[in-house]
Amino acid sequence: MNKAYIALGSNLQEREQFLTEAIDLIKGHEQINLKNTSSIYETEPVGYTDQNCFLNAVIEVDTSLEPLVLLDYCQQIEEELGRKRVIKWGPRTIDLDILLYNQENMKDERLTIPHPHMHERAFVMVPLAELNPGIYIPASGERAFEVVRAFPASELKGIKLWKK
Ligand code: PH2
Ligand code: MG
Ligand code: MG
Repeated sequence: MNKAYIALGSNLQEREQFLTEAIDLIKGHEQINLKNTSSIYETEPVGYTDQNCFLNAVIEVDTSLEPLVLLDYCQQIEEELGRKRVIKWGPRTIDLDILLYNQENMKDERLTIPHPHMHERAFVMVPLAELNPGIYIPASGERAFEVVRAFPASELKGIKLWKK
């Protein structure tokens, strides 16, 4: 069995419902076992800033799926929930990003694990540190709670607890 962490984000329409539906579809897969779900956070948009606030969360799963098959399933969920790829980093009904898969490193055209920017993004690191503060983040050389502690206050201010 493999352990993976997946980040979820939505900033269009019924944001919370998209997160819930995505989590239900994850749960519905025979070869994925949902172990834990972080709180939901409302977060200011990063990158392309002229868009709505996001709801973000992170889930922990056990799975017998290989990384690229897990990615296929995440993309299938994105499609099912009506995601349209219009602008890079732009508005989306649902985004599912694989963050970590065991402590493995892989670099493929379609997928880089660990997610190469995860340690720079408070909207990913805050919910991840809630689930597993001690988990080691390879690209930063630190544990999740240390990465969060090092974010400037101005960045953490953009991350608000939405719902436990
Ligand atoms: N996702 C992006 C770009 N910017 N900002 C926030 N707050 N949350 C996101 O999930 C997010 C973002 C691209 O995937
Ligand atoms: Mg993303
Ligand atoms: Mg994505």
